[in-house]
Amino acid sequence: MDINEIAQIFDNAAINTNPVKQISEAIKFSLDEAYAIQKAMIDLRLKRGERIIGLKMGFTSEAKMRQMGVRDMIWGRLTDEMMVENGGTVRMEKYIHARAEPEICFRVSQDIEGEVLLDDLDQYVDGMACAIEIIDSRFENFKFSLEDVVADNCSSTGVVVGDWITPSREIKNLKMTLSFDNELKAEGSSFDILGDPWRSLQAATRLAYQYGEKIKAGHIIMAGASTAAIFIEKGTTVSAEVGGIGKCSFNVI
Ligand code: OOG
Ligand code: MG
Repeated sequence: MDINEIAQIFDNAAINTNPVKQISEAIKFSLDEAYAIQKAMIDLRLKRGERIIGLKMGFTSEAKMRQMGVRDMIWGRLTDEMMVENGGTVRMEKYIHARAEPEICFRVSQDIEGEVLLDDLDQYVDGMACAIEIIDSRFENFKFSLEDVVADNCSSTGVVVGDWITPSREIKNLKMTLSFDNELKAEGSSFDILGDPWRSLQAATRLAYQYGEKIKAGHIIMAGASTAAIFIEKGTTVSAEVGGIGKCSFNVI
């Protein structure tokens, strides 16, 4: 199997908004190979001038695992090209079949060199915010195995981040909602993210270290969705709210 060839298939699928069949149906590959494909795909983006801005965690909640039929936590890389301004606008044509999900985002204050213990994490974080992740799997019908989705950079496509607030350790039980034109589409609790979203950040430090990826000052870490993701629709305003943290939104045209 040629890792670079597969990376190119995903990159083309994203650029041409043309989904591909599950790679794992045609060739078997390991989780480590899947992360190598992800890295090769991100390298193509970095060669075009994009820059890593942080990481995202995926399948940190039961709701997400159930929706997508997988059982393990995953992580992907975020680049500056994925940032959507809070209150900004995206064009539906940019996507294959995008979905949105409500999340919590952490901002890293100093470089992280290894795995950080849960209790020490606040030394490395200077902000937290309500966020929306836009996911747009490069696979037909969002159908993938764990290895497939990891290779596809965990469906990462867009990130909207609300205003930063001072981090709090007590975010275990916050209401998280996703609405389209103020109509409620999904509702969950921050408790659904590993019992405490800080645990997701802890896992990010462990996995980044394990795979040799550096988490740097200024990076953002998305903790993963607490609810199932919902297909976005043209002509709507998509908003998320996390009780006690804030809100954010974007418009789809
Ligand atoms: C994979 C991405 C999972 C999350 O927050 O759990 C994820 C997908 O559902 O396509 O971003
Ligand atoms: Mg997500």
